[in-house]
Amino acid sequence: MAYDFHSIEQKWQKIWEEEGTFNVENDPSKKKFYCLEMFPYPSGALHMGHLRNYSIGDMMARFLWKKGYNVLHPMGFDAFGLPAENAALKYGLPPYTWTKNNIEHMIDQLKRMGCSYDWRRCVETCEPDYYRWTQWIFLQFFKKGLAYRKKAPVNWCNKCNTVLANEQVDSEGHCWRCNTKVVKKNLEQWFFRITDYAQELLDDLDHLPGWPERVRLMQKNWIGRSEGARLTFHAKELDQQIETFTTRFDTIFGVTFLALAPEHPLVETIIEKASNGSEIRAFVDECISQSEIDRTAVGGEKKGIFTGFYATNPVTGKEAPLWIANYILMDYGTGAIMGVPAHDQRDFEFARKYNIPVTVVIQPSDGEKLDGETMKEAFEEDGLSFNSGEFSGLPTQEAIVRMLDWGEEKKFCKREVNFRIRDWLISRQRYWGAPIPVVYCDHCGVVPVPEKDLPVLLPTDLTVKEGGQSPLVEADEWRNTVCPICGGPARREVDTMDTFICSSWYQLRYTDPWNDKKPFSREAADYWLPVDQYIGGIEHACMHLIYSRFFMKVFADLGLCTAREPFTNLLTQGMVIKDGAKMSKSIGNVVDPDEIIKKYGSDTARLFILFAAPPGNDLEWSEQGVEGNHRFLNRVWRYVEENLEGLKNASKEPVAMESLTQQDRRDFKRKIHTTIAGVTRDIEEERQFNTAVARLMELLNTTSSCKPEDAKDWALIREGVEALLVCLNPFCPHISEELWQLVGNDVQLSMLPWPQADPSALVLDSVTIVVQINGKVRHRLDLPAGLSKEELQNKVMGEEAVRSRIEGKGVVKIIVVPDKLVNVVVKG
Ligand code: ANZ
Ligand code: ZN
Repeated sequence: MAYDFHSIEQKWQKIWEEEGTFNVENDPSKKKFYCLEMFPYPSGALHMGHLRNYSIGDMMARFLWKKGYNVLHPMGFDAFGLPAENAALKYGLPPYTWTKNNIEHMIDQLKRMGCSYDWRRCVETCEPDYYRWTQWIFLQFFKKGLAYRKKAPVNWCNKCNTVLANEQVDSEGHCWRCNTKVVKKNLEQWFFRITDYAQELLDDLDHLPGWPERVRLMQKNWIGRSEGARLTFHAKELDQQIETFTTRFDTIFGVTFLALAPEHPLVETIIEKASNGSEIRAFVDECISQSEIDRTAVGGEKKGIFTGFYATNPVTGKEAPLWIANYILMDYGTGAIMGVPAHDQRDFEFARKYNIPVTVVIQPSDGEKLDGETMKEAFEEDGLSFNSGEFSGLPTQEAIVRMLDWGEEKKFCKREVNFRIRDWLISRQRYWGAPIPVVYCDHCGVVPVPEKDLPVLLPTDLTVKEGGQSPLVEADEWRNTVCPICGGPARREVDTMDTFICSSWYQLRYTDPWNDKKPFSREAADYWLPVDQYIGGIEHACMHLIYSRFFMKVFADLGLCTAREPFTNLLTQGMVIKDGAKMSKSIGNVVDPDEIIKKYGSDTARLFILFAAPPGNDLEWSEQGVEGNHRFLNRVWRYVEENLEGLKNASKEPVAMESLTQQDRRDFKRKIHTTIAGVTRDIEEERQFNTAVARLMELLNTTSSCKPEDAKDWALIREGVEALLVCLNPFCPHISEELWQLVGNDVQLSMLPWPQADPSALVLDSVTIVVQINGKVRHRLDLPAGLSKEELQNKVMGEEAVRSRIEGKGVVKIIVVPDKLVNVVVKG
């Protein structure tokens, strides 16, 4: 009998499916564990990144079943999105058909991986029974004033032919999906008011110790809270007040100019009144066409134009020239700044370019004094206030507080907090998404579709056309409707929702997927949420992982559930690398999971992935590594097969530690139980699945080197083999089940509790430690074997007899040889 992984894997997959082994009920009497992996976009086939994500998740879920939890481990598909439209063009298949075919194939692949999902709970976001509730959620947001329309300069991708949210533009200004440079367009769009939750989203990051520090920091920076002040400058000739936002009110005595964003509303008035109006107009048009990244980058070219007007510094009474500058953004703060070139690098670059004076108002607390005429860069650090009236000499942090108190009292300024995060732009000019459930009526304006009329069905029979315009725009039959308020003619919204909305709440739908009255019941949500373990890619740190946190908070405020955070523990898996680069189609270094599973079986594929690297690290793909893991499974198989008679006939009762006579038998028993303890710790506490596998490999070595002499030995070997199979089960569920059955068990291994290490087997024997003082043997102590160097040293130095001998003499050093000797070297 060879290790026939094909038929073994099929056999067990069939049994799990038929018996519904991993189906789970909402049963509040049981302690729950919600183990969730980010659901895939149904692109057609799983890639190695999926295989990794789902191998980790499945290992954890199976482990937690064994630990006695009621485990929710669901899977579904993030099924709306642009690739379906592109595929429709390429293959002439309607997006719906293409998507459904892909889902079918991917489910098949996931089943062949042996994943323990409750498939009854599978959700597909493109199905009306799902997006109906996505639309319902939109309506709740709308009712609460959290969904609104406004005209704004928005990110536009020419390739995807749609707008994008800020989160979906990368740090270099490219589209998250197709990497095209994003441009700005002034359009009327739908937004979700995520900024209402900015403070809570920030504060609650401190209560997520189960998240990687890196992700929390990325979100913190993305939310970008700034404490500062708003202060008003008066522009006499323009007869206007100019509001500015500054985080450094302590530099007010160093203001040498003011600058407005090119989009600032005052710019029109200035153009009218200025002598160089047309020149200003040309400058402003040029800036607006520039990308935000180019405009604001430190070191990027600062450009500006002087308006000819001045504004008065409310504190000093001095007149500051009023400029318009490309690096000032309209959608941050007030869109106007007080320029302090001595202490802000961008202002400094600007001032040097246009010969604007640089006035130092903070001096370094030590070292050379700064001179505005000669300094080479802005001094942005803390120091001592300088030439700042009564505040001169104060250290920066104190100056900030004292000057703000004073400024507020004198009504020069008002403290203000600003966030970098912007409201979430959620409308997309695309076909393959959930229709936004509103209609436009000439008479009543924007009218939400009544809940009872949901879902607003997305027609699935439209033809996607070259050139990018959504076919919904011309689908008159669909688009023309009646107004729910006045009954007059109305037109449907043709924009669809950002697919990140679909994925912001799927973790809730899994808890109650059959509900046709609500998106989910509060009981189901409160039993399962928050997700105990979430697993997915770091690329979602500032997209999906912010959006879904926002949704939970709104849901809690709407009374839909109690939890305000969706994911208690987050594991961001590393990338899969091959030949030094991330595996990707564009590089052409992909390995198809299907082929690996065909050639070696899914148990080998899973084992390799979990063994080759800790889950958070990048994983270097290596066919040799895969072969090595395959050989290991073959060895396990052969060992059991060759010793089947002995194993089958052996007693199933664990052998008691006390009854074991020889040292090597006691050592073997100890190996079994330290393996169990170690694997448990690796999985549960450290999430180091690779070392867990290494322990199992060692256990096989020890087991196979054990030569049985009597019946008791066979019982012990059986104990070793069974420990190996139970611990291997979450990693390689098929082969372990099969061998478990082979040695004569009739209960399924998947159903069996996780083993507990026998404490009596863990206690180490004692050894005699020689204690030397300056190399001379002075004592012999019986101490437990296996102490670490530090433990051993502490034990020896704690002995009264040793202490009295070295009293009053300085200890020079202590030499420790574990399990053998401690030599204390003393002076005199
Ligand atoms: C005077 C000043 C002096 C500033 C100084 C900084 C240093 P954060 O920390 O990111 O919130 N600023 C304000 N609004 C802006 C806008 N719309 N576009 C570009 N820059 C803007 O940054 C706040 C600082 O960025 C503000 O404080 C302002 O410059 C600038 F020594 O005011 B500061
Ligand atoms: Zn109407």
